Amino acid sequence: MQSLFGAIPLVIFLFFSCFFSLPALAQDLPQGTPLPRAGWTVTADSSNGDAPPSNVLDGDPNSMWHTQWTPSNAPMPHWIQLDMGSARIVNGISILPRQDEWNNGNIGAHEVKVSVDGTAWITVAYGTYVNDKSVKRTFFTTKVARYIRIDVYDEAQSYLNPWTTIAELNVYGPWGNPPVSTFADPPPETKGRWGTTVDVPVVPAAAALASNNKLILWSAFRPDDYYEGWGLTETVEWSFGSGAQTRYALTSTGHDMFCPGISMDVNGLIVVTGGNDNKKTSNYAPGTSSWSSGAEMNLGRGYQSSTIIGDGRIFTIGGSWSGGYGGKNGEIYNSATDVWTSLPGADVARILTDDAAGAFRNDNHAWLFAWKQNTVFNAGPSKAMTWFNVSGSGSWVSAGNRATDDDAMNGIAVMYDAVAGLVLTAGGAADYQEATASVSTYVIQLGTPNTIPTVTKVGDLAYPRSYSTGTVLPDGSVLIVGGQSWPIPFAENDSQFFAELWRPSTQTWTTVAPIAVPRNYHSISILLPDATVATGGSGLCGFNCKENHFDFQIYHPPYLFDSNGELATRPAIVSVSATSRAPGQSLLVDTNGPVTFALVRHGSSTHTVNTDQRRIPLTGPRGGSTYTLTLPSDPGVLLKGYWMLFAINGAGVPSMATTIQIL
Ligand SMILES: *[C@@H]1O[C@H](CO)[C@@H](O)[C@H](O)[C@H]1NC(C)=O
Ligand SMILES: *[C@@H]1O[C@H](CO)[C@@H](O)[C@H](O)[C@H]1NC(C)=O
Ligand SMILES: [Cu+2]
Repeated sequence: MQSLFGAIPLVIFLFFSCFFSLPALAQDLPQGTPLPRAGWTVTADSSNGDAPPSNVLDGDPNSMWHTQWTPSNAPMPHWIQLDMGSARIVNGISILPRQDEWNNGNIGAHEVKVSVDGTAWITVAYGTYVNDKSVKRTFFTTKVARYIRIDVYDEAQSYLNPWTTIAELNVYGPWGNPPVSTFADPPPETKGRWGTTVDVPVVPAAAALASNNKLILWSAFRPDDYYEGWGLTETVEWSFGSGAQTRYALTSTGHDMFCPGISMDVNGLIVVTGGNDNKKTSNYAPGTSSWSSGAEMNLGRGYQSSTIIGDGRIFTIGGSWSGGYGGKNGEIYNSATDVWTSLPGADVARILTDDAAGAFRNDNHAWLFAWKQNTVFNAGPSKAMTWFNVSGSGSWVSAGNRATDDDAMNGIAVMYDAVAGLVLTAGGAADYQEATASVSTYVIQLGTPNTIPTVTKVGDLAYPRSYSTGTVLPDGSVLIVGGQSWPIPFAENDSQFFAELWRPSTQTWTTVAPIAVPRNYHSISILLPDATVATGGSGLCGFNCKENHFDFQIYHPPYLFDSNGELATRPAIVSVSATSRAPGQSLLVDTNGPVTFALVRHGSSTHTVNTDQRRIPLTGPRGGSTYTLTLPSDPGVLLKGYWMLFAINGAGVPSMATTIQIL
C-alpha cells in the first residue's frame, strides 16, 4: 500500500514541478546539489495512517509524514531513515517542515546520522531547529553513506508535544556528483578536521566565549532577520563540554544587539554596544546568564569596533552603519562606574577608508589593539595606521601606512604574540562590497607607542577573501575561514570553502580542510578551551533565505592529531597556584610533562572583528613538575579579563585550557 501511495505522487511531482512554483526545498547551493530521489525508500519509528513516511519523498509540500497521534500518541524520541539504494557522497540534508497552518511536530532537538551499512552510524550534525516553516538545511563534512537517519528528541513548538512531522526530505552531495571511489578525507594531521555540525535556532552573527566557557551566540530581533528598532535580541547559550543549548529572547535591556561592538571587561562582563539600537549598551554577566542595561553612548553607532585598554576601560570609534553618518570620534566606557566619556581628539578621520559607499562604510570595523602606556593602536582596515591616546579629550599620532597595502575593509587582524607586539593582517578589500578581495598578508611589529611600527609583507593567502574570520591558536598560528573573493553581503557567489592556517615559524599560509557551509558576511569564529575553533553563522537575510546558516562547526587543527591521523595524547595542566593574577606576578603551574605555555584571551566575534582575542607565549624554569611563569608586566599587553592557559608539549599538542583571570 505504501509503495503504491509513494509511486503516484512521484508522477505528480514531475508534472507539478514543471508548471508550479513549489517552495524552494531542494535548490542548488554553493555547498552542494540535491541528489535525485528516485528509488529511495524511507522508514520511521511511527506514523499516522494518513501520513506515512513516504510522503517526505513525494515532492508534494502539502503532504507530510506525521508520527502516530490517533488513537494515541507515539512517544518521543522519533526517527526517520532513508535508504538511497546505494552509497553516495553526501554533505547535507534539507527538511521542509509542514506547510499548513499548524506547527505541530516541527523538529526541535535532533541528530543527523549517516551510515554505509545501516548498522554503524556516524553523527554528522546535532542541535536544535527554529520553530517555523522555513526549509531547515544542515550541511556537514562530506561522508560516504547509503542511509541517512534523523533522530528527533523534541518538538520545536513546545518541547512537551510528542509529535514529529516532515513534508519533504532531501539529501545533498557535492557538485558534479563525484563517484564514491573519489572520496577521500583530508589527512587530519596536516589539514585538521571539521567536526560535527551544531544546529542552533538563530543565525549566529555575533558570539563571545563567556568566562564560564559558555559560547554566547546571537542574531537580531528575529532568529533569521534584522530591522531597526525592535529592541530585543534572540540569543543562544551553548555549553562547552556538554553541548547543551538554551535559547532565549533577550528583552531585558531593550537592545537589538545586531552589528555591535563587543569587549569583555576585567570581570568577564561582555559589554555590547550599539548596532540596531545604536546608543545602547548591554552588559552580560557570566554565570547568571543575565543582561543589564549600561549607560548609553554619546554617539549612536553600528559597525564600530571597541577594545578594552590597559587601564580596563573600553574604547570605541567609528560606526556609521547606524546612528547617522560621519563624525564618530572616539569615546571610552568605564564599566565600574557605568560612564561614557567623549574623546573628540580621538579623531575618526584617522581611520577612514576610501570606500565607494562613502561615510556609511568608511569608518566600519576598525582593527583596534590596546597597547603599552594605555594606548590603542589602529592597524586598519584603512591603509593609514594610528596611535590613539585616551587621556583627557583624546589625541592621536600617525603610525604610518601598512606598507604597500591598500584599504583592507573586512580583512582580518590578529595579535598572535602580544609579548613581541606582533599583529598579522590578511585579506579584505578596498571597498566594503563589490570589490576584488586581497591575498595580501602583513606582519606588523609594534614597539614603543607613538613610533612607526615595522611592517613586513609576508606570503600571500592562497584564496583572496573578504568577510572571513581570523582566530589565533595556542601555538601562535592563525586560522582564517570563509569569505568571498568578490564580497557581497547576503550573496554566496565566490565563497571560499578552504580554510588556511598561518604559522609564525614559516610566515606562510597552508591550505587546510574545507568548511561544509559558506561563512561570509555575518559569520563568526571563536577559539574554545579545548584548542578547537567554532566557526558559524553567515546570513541573517530573512525568512527562507538560503544564505541563512543556523549552525556552527568546530575545527580541530592538525596539532590535535598524531602522524597516523589519530587523536594525539594531550599534555595536561595538573594544577595552578592561583586562578587570578595581576600583570608582573608569578604563576606556578604543575604539568604532567615538559611543556611551553600560552595564554589566549577569551574571544568575541562579529563582522570579521575579534578585538578581545590575543595570545601571550610564556615559558619559565621548571623545578620538579612545577613551572614558574612570570606574567608580562604591562597591563596594555596582558589585558584584564579572562584568559585560557594552555600547555603545549614538544610535539606541539596543546592541553585543555585552565581559566585564569587577569586583574
Ligand atoms: C597621552 O596623553 C597624555 C596627556 O596629553 C600625555 O601625558 C601622555 O604622555 C600621552 N601618552 C602617550 C603614550 O603618548
Ligand atoms: C551569483 O552567480 C549567479 C550565477 O553565476 C548569478 O546569476 C548571480 O547574479 C550572482 N549573484 C550576484 C549577487 O552576483
Ligand atoms: Cu551586520
